[in-house]
Formats: sequence, C-alpha cells, structure tokens
Amino acid sequence: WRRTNYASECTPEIAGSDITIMGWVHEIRDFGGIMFVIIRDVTGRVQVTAPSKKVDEKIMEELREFRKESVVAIKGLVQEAGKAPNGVEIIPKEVKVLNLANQPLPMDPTEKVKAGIDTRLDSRFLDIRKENVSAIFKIKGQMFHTIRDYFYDNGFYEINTPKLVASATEGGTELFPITYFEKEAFLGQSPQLYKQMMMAAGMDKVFEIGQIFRAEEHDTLRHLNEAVSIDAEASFADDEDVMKILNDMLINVLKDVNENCADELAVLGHELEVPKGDFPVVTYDEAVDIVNSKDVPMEWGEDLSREAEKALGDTMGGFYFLTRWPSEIKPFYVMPVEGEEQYSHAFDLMYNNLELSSGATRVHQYDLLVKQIEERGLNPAGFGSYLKAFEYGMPPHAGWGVGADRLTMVLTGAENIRECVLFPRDRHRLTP
Ligand code: ATP
Ligand code: AMO
Repeated sequence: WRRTNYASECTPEIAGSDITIMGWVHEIRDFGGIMFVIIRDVTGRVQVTAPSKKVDEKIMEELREFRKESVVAIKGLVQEAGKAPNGVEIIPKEVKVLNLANQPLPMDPTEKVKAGIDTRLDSRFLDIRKENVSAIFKIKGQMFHTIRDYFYDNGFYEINTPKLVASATEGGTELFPITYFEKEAFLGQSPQLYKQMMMAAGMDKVFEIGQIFRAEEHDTLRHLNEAVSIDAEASFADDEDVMKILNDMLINVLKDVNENCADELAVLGHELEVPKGDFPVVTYDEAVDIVNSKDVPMEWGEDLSREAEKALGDTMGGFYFLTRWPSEIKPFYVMPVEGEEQYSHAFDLMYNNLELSSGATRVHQYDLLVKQIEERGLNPAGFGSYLKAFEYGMPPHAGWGVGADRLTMVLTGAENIRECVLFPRDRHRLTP
C-alpha cells in the first residue's frame, strides 16, 4: 500500500482515476444500504461512499469494523459527486485498517462534544487533529518561515546559544534553578548576553529562534514558563535601525500569512490587516499621560500595569512602538539617552494591549556597563565572561526579542497563549 493522493487533491479533475488515500476516520454514517465514511488527513477531508449495490459485501463488512479516529487506507475510484466535500467521492475497491483507535476517545476531535482547554491539552495529539487547532500551527510555521527568510535575505547569521546558564539577564522575572554537577546553574531567560557577545565576535548581525525559560509565578493568558523568543542583534546600529527591521519583518509576516494561509485564517474566522507604512510611535511620557487621562493611576517611573496596558491599547490600537523608557526600569544592558540619563534608548513593540517585543540600543562601553550592573544591585563578578567581550573591541549595537507565541496570538486571533504552543508549560502543567 502506497499513498497516491492527499484528501485535498481529490477533486473533479481526477474523476475516473484509481487512487489510494490514507488518514483518520472522521465520521461514519451507516444507512445499511449505503455507508459514508469521511477520511481526514493533513490537507482536509474526502468522502468514501459505499453503496451495497456497487461495493463488495466483504468491503462493506470491513467498513463496518471502522471506528472513529482509527487510521485507515482506502483504494478506490474517484467519482464526481455534487454534494460531497470537494465535489467528489471515492468508491472503495479495497480497504485496510492500519491502526485501530480505542473507544471511547478521551475527547472528540469532531467537536460534537466541546472540551475545555485542560481536557484538550491533556490529549493534545487528538486536539491538534481539529482543523481550527492545526490551522494555528500551520500559521505559526509560515511565520517562522518568513522570519527566517527575512533574516537570511538581510544578512543575519543564524546562531544557537546555551540554555544552561550561570546568571540572570532579565530583571522582573524569576530564574529556574537547576542542578549542574557541583555548580549553581539556571535555565536561560534570554540569549541576550550571548547575542551581544556575538557582536564582539564580529558577526555583524545575528538572530536566534529558541526557547526561553521564565519562572513566572502568575498564571495569565499571555505568560508561559517556557516560550520561544525570536532574537536579533545588529552591529553599528541603534534603536531606530532595529525598530525599522522589526517593523519591516512583521509587515512581511502579515503579508505572507495572508497570502499563504488564507484557508487557515478562514477556518479561524480571523482577518489580518496589514498596516501601511511605519508603526506609530508613542513615548513613555506620552503613554503616562494617556493612561492617566483614562483614570488609570500611573506614576512616572513605573512599569505599565495590566490596566495601564489596556488603557494605552484602547487609545493606540494595532501595532505601535513605546519608546524612551525610564532607564531605572530597564535592564543594565540598555543605553541611556546622552544628557538625559533618566531616559533610555529602549522600546517595546505593542499590539493593542499585548507586549510583543522589547529591544534597545545597548551599552557598548565597559565602564558604563559595570556601573549600570552595580546600580541594579548586581555583582559585576557574576558577569565576568560577558564583560570581557566589552574590553577588546565591542562595536555599538542594538537588538530586540519578540515572543513568538505572543506573535502567533496576533496572527491567529487566539486569546490564550496556550492555544499557540503545541505542549505549553505553565504554572500547573508539565505534561504532556
Ligand atoms: P517583561 O518581559 O518586561 O516582564 P511581560 O510581557 O512579561 O514584560 P506584561 O505581560 O506586559 O509583561 O505585563 C506587564 C506587567 O504586569 C509586568 O510587570 C507583569 O509582571 C505584570 N503582570 C502580568 N500579569 C500579571 C498578573 N496576573 N498579576 C499581576 N501582575 C501581572
Ligand atoms: P523581554 O523580557 O521583554 O525582553 O522578552 C522579549 C519578549 O518575549 C516574550 N515573552 C514571553 N512570552 C510568553 N511567556 C513569557 N513568560 C514571556 N516572557 C517574555 C514577550 C516579550 O516581549 N533580552 C530582551 C530582549 C532584547 O532586548 O533584545 C528580553 O528578553 O513577547
């Protein structure tokens, strides 16, 4: 048995051909004299029609043995049929069960019975059989494809950096400690220090798509304990340069998803608008005023609370950059504005009230970096191998990190980040 066609390839154009399809039993309807079996594969569904007048009794018997969600192979003749999906049906000549599914199923992939998110995640392989779930991962795949193409087309080298690390990089989120022989070690929160060291290595522009680990205590619809970050870093560049790169890259992603994932967007009932021109920019100072004008209290120097993010998102809408953050709430590696050191060259990219990315011009001067590490109550001795890279020719540089799972939320309209990760890790979930 060899598969000759996918379900979506069964169209009136191939009527009259003998084909072999393989997939899952989506639905069985047995009217005695005629049986309809819907077979589903990665491309869609096709109907097998077995009228007892035309089909061998042995095959009718075999079809009656089918159970929902079993894996089967069907050899048969493609015939035009107005009412069936794709306008064709397959009249079976030979059928085979490749693997029988147990009954009852832990959840129903045809969604006749709706399941909650926990039941779905517990049986994620069955959940992803649903087209409105696999659509999310097809779109996420297109997103990564476009992003990699964009980086390669624009002179970025792809890198991989360690996830077993010795120090924190991002304040405001906790580290996961691990046992590493006799040493203290952690799971990496961000490739930040490594992508910067690659600037000292003379690689000019680098990117990494990889896992980040954050011991986020709170359970929200947009935080996970393991997320995927798309990180970029560019030499002889500043915040404005890398904001432009991020802006261009995202426009490409939106266009490509619209163009190549029209079916998936339709299944999700989601429309993607491609913004024209550059994303608007709002400064932190302006944001404070906007937030306060909406009667959400916010003091200068505070990070945006959830309510503040919502108030700002309501005003701005869509994609926008939030710039000129106070230095004191940004990490040590962020460059302060010359002469106005209370401000920094840091920015966030927002979509409505969701933070998608943070980035900045970095400090490339050794002395200033040590000073900023100390000012944040950290010990420069803990950053020895990173700091060394700043003593022997570090170019000025800038970069950003985008949360891939959050970007997928925007592309698919998902409201819960768990929908956008195959096997999410949150406060309560470590399996499957
Ligand atoms: P960063 O990477 O800068 O930590 P983030 O994307 O994790 O940003 P947001 O999701 O934008 O942070 O949340 C904004 C702020 O609200 C953060 O300081 C975050 O820690 C806090 N926060 C998020 N969810 C909750 C919650 N459920 N309860 C209390 N605080 C929360
Ligand atoms: P930041 O901490 O803002 O910046 O992280 C970058 C982006 O990663 C995503 N993200 C998360 N997504 C899901 N769950 C989480 N717990 C989580 N934490 C972060 C967000 C966020 O905007 N080193 C800097 C980047 C840089 O300056 O280059 C950093 O890590 O979308």
